[in-house]
Amino acid sequence: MDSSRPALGIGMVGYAFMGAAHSQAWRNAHRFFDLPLTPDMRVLCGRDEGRARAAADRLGWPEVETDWRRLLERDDVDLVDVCTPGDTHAEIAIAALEAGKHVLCEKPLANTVDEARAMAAAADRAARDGVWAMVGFTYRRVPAIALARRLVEEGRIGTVRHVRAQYLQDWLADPAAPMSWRLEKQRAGSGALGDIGAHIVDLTQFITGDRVASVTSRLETFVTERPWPDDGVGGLTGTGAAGGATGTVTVDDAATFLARFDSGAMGVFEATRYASGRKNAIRIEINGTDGSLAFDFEDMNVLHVYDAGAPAEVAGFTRVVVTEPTHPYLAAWWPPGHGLGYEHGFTHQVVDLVEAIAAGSQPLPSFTDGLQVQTVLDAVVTSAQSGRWVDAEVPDLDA
Ligand code: SOE
Repeated sequence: MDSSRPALGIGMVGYAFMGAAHSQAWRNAHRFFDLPLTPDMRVLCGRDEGRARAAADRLGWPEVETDWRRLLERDDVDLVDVCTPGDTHAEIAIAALEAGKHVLCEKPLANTVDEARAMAAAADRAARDGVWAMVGFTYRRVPAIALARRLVEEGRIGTVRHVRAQYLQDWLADPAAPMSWRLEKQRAGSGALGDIGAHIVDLTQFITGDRVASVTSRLETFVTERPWPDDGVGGLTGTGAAGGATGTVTVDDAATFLARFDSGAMGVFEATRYASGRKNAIRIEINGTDGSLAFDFEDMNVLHVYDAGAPAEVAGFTRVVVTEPTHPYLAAWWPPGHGLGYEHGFTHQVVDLVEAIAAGSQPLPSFTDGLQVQTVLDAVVTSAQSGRWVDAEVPDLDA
């Protein structure tokens, strides 16, 4: 730890996939970026002491608590990082903010609009005392995505007409793939829609600076019964226990929706865990009056840029390799040309969060931004039920 900068004490709740991704970010951010505050990983919280202890040893946390409320009582914890399933986000985040702790909360912000609204209201109150909350839509911090936003902001592709976004995974394509909390509505809120569809709603709004105003959608559940794995937890890999207990899938496996943005731009969205062969393909293409941008996370250090003003004989999509020091976040890393990976988005998220806290400014995306995405997800669900176009509510915390 750099002792020349004040410490920011971190307490984290949860230690599975996201807990591991966040831990590496807390460990590394200040080793590569010149941060105004030095994150100090103080305590990891998990209900099962043995498992939490093992995770803490592996991930670099010196202490363990088994009740998240203990984190709020500790003076050495300045920020609570919520890496638990969605059904606990609201309770932990609101209590932490009320206890004067900054909060980083995994996405989607909550399981329902009501929970998300309560969280955004709590964040709003806390902000008046300089206590900040941020939701972890981490892909905003992939350098090629941040570059795409910069190019749209600079007017490089003109007025946006079309937004095409897919988030394709295949970890459920096998009907024998195991059950997990991600497939239970009560714990996860929704399926592919909230888990990965939320990312592409956030990303397309982030890149375009626009808002999804209305949607018409379909949701589908292809496999309704799956085997629980031996550990009873389940993740994105492995198989269920042969002859063991099965669980009922109560969420969507796939979501497709058309959208109209505030500006009048048209959007086409697809989120699925059944796209065989597509592992983590976040594909976004934006067409504007003066050019286009295209991105695929499976080639995450690249942004394809089309300039409609280029002479016809040389016009075409340029494959921009986003590894230069002038690109967002890159100067802190490796010599030019050396790429980054999945985990760097989480590191950049910590960098932006710590800088905002030190500056006394709202880190983005805020809980109100998280609530706004939640209203879009809610509109998608309502539309799938009614078969009609549904407007997404504009968040109003005073309502
Ligand atoms: C599972 O689909 C998942 O882990 C998401 O929950 C994450 O947000 C995404 O980064 C990778 O896939």
